Parts: sequence; structure tokens; C-alpha cells
Amino acid sequence: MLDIQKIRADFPILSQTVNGKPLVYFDNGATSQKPQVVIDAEVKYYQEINANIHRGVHTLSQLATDAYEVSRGKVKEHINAKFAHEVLFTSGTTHGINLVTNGFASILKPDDEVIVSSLEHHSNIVPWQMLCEKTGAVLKVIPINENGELIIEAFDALLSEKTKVVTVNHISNALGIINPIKYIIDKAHSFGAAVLIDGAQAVPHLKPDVQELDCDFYAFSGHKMCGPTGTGILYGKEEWLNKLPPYQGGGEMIKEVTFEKTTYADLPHKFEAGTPNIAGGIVLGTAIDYLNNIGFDNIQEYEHELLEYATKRLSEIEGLRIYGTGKNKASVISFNIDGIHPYDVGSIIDKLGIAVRTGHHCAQPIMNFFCIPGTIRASFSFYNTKEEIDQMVDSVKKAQIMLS
Ligand code: C6P
Repeated sequence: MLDIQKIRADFPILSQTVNGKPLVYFDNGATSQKPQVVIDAEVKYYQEINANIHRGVHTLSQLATDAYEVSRGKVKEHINAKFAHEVLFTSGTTHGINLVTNGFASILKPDDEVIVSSLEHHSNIVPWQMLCEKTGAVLKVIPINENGELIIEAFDALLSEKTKVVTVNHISNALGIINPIKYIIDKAHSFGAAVLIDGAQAVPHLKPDVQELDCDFYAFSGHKMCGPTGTGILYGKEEWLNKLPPYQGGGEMIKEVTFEKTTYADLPHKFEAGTPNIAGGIVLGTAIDYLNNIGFDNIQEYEHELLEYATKRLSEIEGLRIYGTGKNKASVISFNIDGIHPYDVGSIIDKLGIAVRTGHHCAQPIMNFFCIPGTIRASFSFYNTKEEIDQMVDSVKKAQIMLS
């Protein structure tokens, strides 16, 4: 059992008021709030060990390098990667996905096929479209049903010997649907395709085991899991990271540079050109420690309770429709109210202290499927409470009355 009030005290931002009302923060899908230990770790880095890494013999540089590599090791353990050099620091999920699509530009040939899903965030659509334009490869799309679930038979039918890459998100940001990624990975592998999983919305809720999943790449952002913005991880299997060319050229990613030829550094440095977000990388390790101390089993159980409670309470509102009604869901609810634009509801409840996201959530194909301009999305974290859900429901009811 989690002591939610004790957990809430770890997050200074949660005790403030917004528009004169206590903040109810339900925009965790966009970014999570940060506990004091994470904020302190960021300050401590700049106060005590700030220096560039992998470059200096001086003491501070070694301290910063050690802390950065310790953090890489923590991520390795957390996601159960086989080697620490399979863990690349990035600026976020978007960066990780672009690193991979850039690499596949030298691998794909015209008429090769890339499969994405209808549930993807634009970050996991646009880079693949750009790759297809560059290489002549063809983009294929797994459709969804009315519950917002992937139609798996359609995925099976899309696979062929032409399929070179399959990519889906672990959890949909717009609907909260958890995808059957183990099935997708195994099936794609049986056709020899590589698989990238966009784990941006999964890592705040669960602990992925990349070896058990057997995915080739797994990308996620630190800021959605209590870490700093501008941090992220791309996990890649060693064999794939050796195969892909570097993403960016620059300092620290080389073995030797001459004007005739440059050779590249070993993994992971081949993919980490330039001075990284050192503080962020170190503090991401602190955030992972924090979450593991709470325990992902506890987080999942409690967030599921919040999801069920919110689904029940919101369903009391006449004319309210929930999108993403599939069975396997994370603590995200997307909804609309008949005849009212989501933006209007979002703006009114903001005045009542409730922070939700409204709009297409960078997932326009999903909105097109449901023929809507967007939704109101409430995404819950382990520091949220049922009382906050009650406040949101009351506020949505008020907005409905005002706007009808
Ligand atoms: N989704 C949301 O409100 P970055 O911006 O690189 O940290 O993450 C991009 C991204 C990729 N995939 C998925 C499934 C995501 O949800 C996101 C970010 C936020 O839903 C901001 S648009």
C-alpha cells in the first residue's frame, strides 16, 4: 500500500495553487512532476561536480564522468539490458527514434516496407515517413478498432518478407491503450524485421524488460518518469547499434580523425556526439531510484485503481464519451462531451485548478479515425488521488452546464 500523502509531500509543486485553486495535475502524459530528491540532485551536480565528461583528467571531470556512467548502469539494470553500452543517452524519445530512422536510411532499399501503427504519436510517424521518402521504402499502417485497439489480424496480414522494420508504441499517449508488444515483436522477428518500441508512455507506469521483450530498440523520455526535461534513453541491441551509422558527427564520437578518414568510437560513444545533458543524465538515475523505491508493482496497482475510479465517475456524466475503451489500459482517459469543443472544457476547468491536456495530443490519425478535432485527456500518476478525480468530475460538470 502506498502512503499517497507522504508521496505527495515529495513533490513541492503539488502543494501550490493555480488560479486561486489547489492544483490538480492530470497532465502527467505530457510531463511528470519532479520529486524534491530529483530537484536537489540537479542543484547538487552544479554546486559540487559540474565539469565536462570523458574529457578531463582533473578530479571534477572524473567525478562527473563516474556519476554519468553510474547513471547509465542504473538504466541498464532498470530495463535489464544485456550491456551498459546498449544504453544511449538522448534528449528524449523523439531524438532516439530519429537516431534509428537516420541509421536505417543506409539500410532500406526501394520497396522495402516499414510498419507503423495508427496509434502512434507523431514522433513515431513523421521520422519513418521521412525515411521512406528518402529511401523509396513503403509505409504500411496497422489499423485500430472502435475501442482504440490495434487490429492484430491486420498486422499479421501486413507482414511479409518485404517488412524490414516494425514500430509501435508500448502505450498510446492519446488513449492509454497498452499494445500487445511481445506478440508484435515475436511475429515481426519471424519475418526478419527489426522492431522499435516507443516506450515514452510506458516507463512512468511499468518497468520494461528489454531482454524478455527481445525488442531491437526501445526509446523513452526521462521527463515523463520524474526525471529532468531534455533527457532520454535509446536502448539498442548491440548488433544493431554496431550496424547503424552514427547519427551526428562531432566530439567524443570518434576514434581517430584525419582529413582522409575518420574512424568512430566504440559503443555507446559512437552515438553520443558533443557535450551531453550531463546533469540531466545523472539525475535521470536519481529519478529511476526514486520510482524503484516506490515500486512499480505498487504504482501499477494504485494507478489502475485511479483509472477504474475515474472511468466510473466520468461515465456518470451524460453525453460524455470515453475514447480508448479497450481492456488493457494505463491510467489515461481521453474523453469528450457531446456538442462541446474539448478546448472549451479544458480552459474552464483550468480556471478551477485542473490541468489536463486538450487537443489532438500529437496523434492526429487517431482523432481522424474517431472524426473528432481532439479530446480532453486526463493522465494520472501515482501521486494523484481519488479526491482530485472528484474535483475534476465536478469541474467538468460545471463546464458542461456553462457551455450547454
Ligand atoms: N507525448 C503527450 O502529451 P518527447 O517529446 O521526445 O519527450 O516524447 C515524444 C513522444 C513520443 N511518443 C509518445 C507515445 C509520446 O507520448 C511522446 C510525448 C506528450 O502525450 C507530449 S506531445
